[in-house]
Amino acid sequence: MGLQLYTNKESRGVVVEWLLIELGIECERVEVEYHTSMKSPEYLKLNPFGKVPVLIDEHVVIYELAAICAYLADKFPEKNLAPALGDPKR
Ligand SMILES: N[C@@H](CCC(=O)N[C@@H](CS)C(=O)NCC(=O)O)C(=O)O
Repeated sequence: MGLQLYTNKESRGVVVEWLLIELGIECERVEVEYHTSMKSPEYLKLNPFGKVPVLIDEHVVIYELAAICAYLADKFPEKNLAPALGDPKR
């Protein structure tokens, strides 16, 4: 199973979509609606704040835009989007 992005087209989730394009990475996109599916019990298990975006990578669930961007940059170091872990520039 690959990456899954829970997002809404009118949200900051578009930043993750842009980053995925920059990385050239395939990701299943799951549209979540404000006020309804975003607040469902199933979705609140992914993000207890009931917000988008959420990225799922196998058993890893990440919410918070900055955390998702950092995670993706670290997952694909060959794309050089962030200094390596341990690099003082980081
Ligand atoms: N600090 C969070 C904020 C996420 C957030 O506020 N997302 C908005 C869309 S841009 C949202 O899902 N709002 C739904 C709500 O508050 O009910 C992040 O950076 O990911």
